[in-house]
Amino acid sequence: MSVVTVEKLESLVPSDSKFKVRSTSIKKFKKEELLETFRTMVLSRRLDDKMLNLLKQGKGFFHIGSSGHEAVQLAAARNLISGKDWSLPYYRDMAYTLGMGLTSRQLLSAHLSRITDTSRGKQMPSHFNSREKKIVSVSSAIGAHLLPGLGVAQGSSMKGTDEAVYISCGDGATSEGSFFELLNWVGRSKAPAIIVVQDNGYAISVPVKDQTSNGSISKTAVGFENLEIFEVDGTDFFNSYAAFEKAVKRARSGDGPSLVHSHTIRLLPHSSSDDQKKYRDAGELEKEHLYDPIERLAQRLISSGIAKEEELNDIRKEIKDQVDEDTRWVLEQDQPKPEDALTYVFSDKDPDLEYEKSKPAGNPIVMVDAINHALHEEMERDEKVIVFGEDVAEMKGGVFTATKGLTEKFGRQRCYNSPLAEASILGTACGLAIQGFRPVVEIQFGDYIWPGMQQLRNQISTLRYRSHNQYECPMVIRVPIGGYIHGGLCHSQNIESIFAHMPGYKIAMPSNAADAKGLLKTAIMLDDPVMFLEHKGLYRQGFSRAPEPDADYYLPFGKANVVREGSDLTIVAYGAMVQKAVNAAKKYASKENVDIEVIDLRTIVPLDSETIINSVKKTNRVIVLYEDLEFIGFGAEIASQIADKAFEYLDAPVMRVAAKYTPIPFAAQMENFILPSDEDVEKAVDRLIHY
Ligand SMILES: Cc1ncc(C[n+]2csc(CCOP(=O)(O)OP(=O)(O)O)c2C)c(N)n1
Ligand SMILES: [Mg+2]
Repeated sequence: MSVVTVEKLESLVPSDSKFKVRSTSIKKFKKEELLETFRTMVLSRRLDDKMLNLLKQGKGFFHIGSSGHEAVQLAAARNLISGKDWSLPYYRDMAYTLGMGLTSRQLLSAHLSRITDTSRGKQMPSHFNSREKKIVSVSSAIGAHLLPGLGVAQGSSMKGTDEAVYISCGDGATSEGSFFELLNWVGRSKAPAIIVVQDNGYAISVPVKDQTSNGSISKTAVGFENLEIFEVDGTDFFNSYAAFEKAVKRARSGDGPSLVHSHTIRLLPHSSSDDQKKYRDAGELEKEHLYDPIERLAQRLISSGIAKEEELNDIRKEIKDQVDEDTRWVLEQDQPKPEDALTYVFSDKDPDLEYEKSKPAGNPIVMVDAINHALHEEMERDEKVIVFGEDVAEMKGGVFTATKGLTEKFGRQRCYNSPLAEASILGTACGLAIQGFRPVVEIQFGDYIWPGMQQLRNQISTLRYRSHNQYECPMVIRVPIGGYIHGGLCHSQNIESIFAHMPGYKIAMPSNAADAKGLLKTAIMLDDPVMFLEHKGLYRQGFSRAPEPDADYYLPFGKANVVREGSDLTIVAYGAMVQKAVNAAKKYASKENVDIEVIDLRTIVPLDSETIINSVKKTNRVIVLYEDLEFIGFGAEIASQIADKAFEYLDAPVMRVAAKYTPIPFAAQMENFILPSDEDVEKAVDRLIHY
């Protein structure tokens, strides 16, 4: 390959950059350190080549390479401490993760989906994952790890450690909203984060100039509080090293975060599914090869008299043999069993709790106070429990007062306001959970959970599964939901069906104060993320008041409550609908001597199907009553299970009473018309008993 001598190469950093860094002198390094760095770069490159070969042979399915990014990645790894510092890398970080101690056998195991893969074949290759090395399992979703990275960094400083947190992404990823949410919060909290943008000029085919304001993320990032910016030539190990030296020092001494904007090259197409000749011309590709970071380092080593060409060639040969040998070894390893696909959607351990130790017998309280008391008690019990969200702190204590008094009692470290950004709330909670905290976050209204969807879907719910149980995300997401409060389209939504559809969440939806307290206390003890859905209309409702349970009262998830036994008809309900079921039961008991059984599910996931089916077998008639849209609502699942498992016992069709297929309108008469009413339930009961 034709390589221009290093000295003559123009830096990839624009000449007018205000964030340039003077390169670390080669003299600062021991020969062994430099050869080790060279060796790891060559290993990473060789793995790219090998994986592409395996793919051609039909043994692998996908590859996304690091070729061209090796110098900046190794410069970062050489400044961080494996097993101490945290890493939230992205898929192009192979050289980095090798530098932090992952082995070529592990990476090849991921490429070939063997049981020796740290995610046991659940993830695509290059979705790095290691608890031991504190490398947090990569999600494919661009930018989804940035806010969890912030949470991990906040956790490091909250614990009083001097850990640094590496958070990396490509240039395209900087257009994601989460990148700017990260910049907004990271400096305010002075989190020890090192944000590394590996700017290879392209996001698949889209060039930076079409992607980024100013054509430069470092120019754009100016103005964020406490953020130090470095702009480096990422193909030059010594220039990149200098930035990380400074950034790591800042992180360890509590001075705050850094942004390392590193100009790199992408020597391969975006992935094995891409052909870059379609959008890059031959001249451009040829020029990039001049900057090959491995050749640049080799030249420096030779020209400064540190190593001879033969020595470097010996290393290349050794690495080739090692990769061949490791490939043979990995090909001999077993593939995961089909049933392994079912493992670790949830934790396989239950918390050590004695459920329903006492009957609720304290002073009657309303539901929002029961929730508030549960938070007070659990924060007292475990100092790892922290609460944050919008307006939750200080004197306000949340727009519904569920968090009142928490900052006063436990301090600003444990109950604080977040920026008005749901992805930030959820993403940092994920990072804090990774750090061992037990975040209980509030999303102000269910209707505003959607900005956090990326976190919810691609980060939080799948963390345990995709890391094959190396990471977990125990957190509680408290969400006020539901209608009947004249809240219009965006203060009334029901959201349980959406999240029940995402493997990984446990979901509670209490109908009264005592259950809310018992379920919330359990939710905080669970090792999985919990959606805790609180009906706003029940917060201060008379019929939801209940005697307060004791501080040691925990209710199990997955166990429905038979609120009222009956023999003629079953109504399955949850949340605010339980009262409507009870109203109907009372009315028909006196009116027509019809004996209605009412089941309150308490939790949606896990679902107590057994109690439902047993009840239907007894009563032979069933109404599934839920507030959300009838069409593809959660009740549709229940109705279907009944049809599957109790068909022979039914004397009438399975009926659903639920909302009409519209958003929720504001005007009272329209809202009442589309949401389920007592009359709707009565009509259904009439139809079933006379069927
Ligand atoms: C949220 C999201 N949108 C789209 C994609 C598909 N996708 C995968 S990689 C990629 C380009 C990323 O480019 P960049 O951030 O510059 O990183 P690079 O691959 O160049 O290192 C895209 C669009 C994705 N994985 N996630
Ligand atoms: Mg890119």
